[in-house]
Amino acid sequence: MAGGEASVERVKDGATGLEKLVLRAAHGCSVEVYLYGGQVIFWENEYREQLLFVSRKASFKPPKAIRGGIQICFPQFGNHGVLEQHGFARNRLWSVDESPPPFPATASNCHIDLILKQSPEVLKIWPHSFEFRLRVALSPTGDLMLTSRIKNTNADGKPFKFRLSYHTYFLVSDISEVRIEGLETLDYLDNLQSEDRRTEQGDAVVFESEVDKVYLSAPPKIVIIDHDKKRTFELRKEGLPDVVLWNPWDMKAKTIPDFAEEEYKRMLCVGAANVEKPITLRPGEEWQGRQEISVVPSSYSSGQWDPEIIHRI
Ligand code: TA6
Repeated sequence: MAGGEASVERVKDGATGLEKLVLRAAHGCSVEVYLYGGQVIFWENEYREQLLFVSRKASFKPPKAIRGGIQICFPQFGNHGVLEQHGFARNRLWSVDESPPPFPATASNCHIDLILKQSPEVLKIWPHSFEFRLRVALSPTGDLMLTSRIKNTNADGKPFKFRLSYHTYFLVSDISEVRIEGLETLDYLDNLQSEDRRTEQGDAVVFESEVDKVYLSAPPKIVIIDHDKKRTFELRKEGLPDVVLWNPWDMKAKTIPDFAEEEYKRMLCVGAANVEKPITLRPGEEWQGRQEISVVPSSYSSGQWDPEIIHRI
């Protein structure tokens, strides 16, 4: 277990040829963020264990979005609207934000600021000027924090609406042994039932088949329990009411070219989002939203929670 200094390094990835930022926290946890898509691709704990799923068939060639890590879906979620599925931010080149506006103090001294702005090509498909600032930070204990600040810089007085999702591919040991707590009794939109609005009946969300849902007005904290790995991911969110949930299961997995058939067993997409209601920004206005993930050892077994975890929900 390292005890060194936190560091941030900009390198070209040998395998993909893409530029990335490598963040290392004092205790050995690390994160890799690609400028392509502003996408976190690797998040490792102090034991060098990978915490995020990346498909072994993922393409790292633009304009294909990289299948794994944390995709930034903006300004659209899904394929509602004129833009490509999940918007354009996940397959555009971001830059390092050399002069980010001051940031509220956080526990992290290990962070990088990225920025995405309109380009002539993007203006053709989405006629708005904007600044999307993304701070990726690692806390000293390895929590991964993504904070977005989106500003409308239109000079023509026009407002714009957007949806955002941190489409996070968690690496799990066995999907059928995973449960999510915190979504009970919530309403959700079921994308497998033409977005029918339904209510979660279960006392936890478990996985036995394809799931493609958007939970509405979810609480600020949910937990994803990987029973086999005795690992719990705690996801906290601010400014984003909804939570998206996706696992293609076996049949759909066969139809996804950049996804290997059996990989559905080892991944689960969960992410903070605003899907039901778009956010509107008038010129000069800025919005901020955030998703934080931490890993807590879990000793969930046979329906009994570790009291240590319960009080955190
Ligand atoms: O998270 C929900 C979803 O919209 C699913 O419907 C599924 O399409 C998934 O995202 C992956 O989308 P992608 O465009 O990355 O293949």
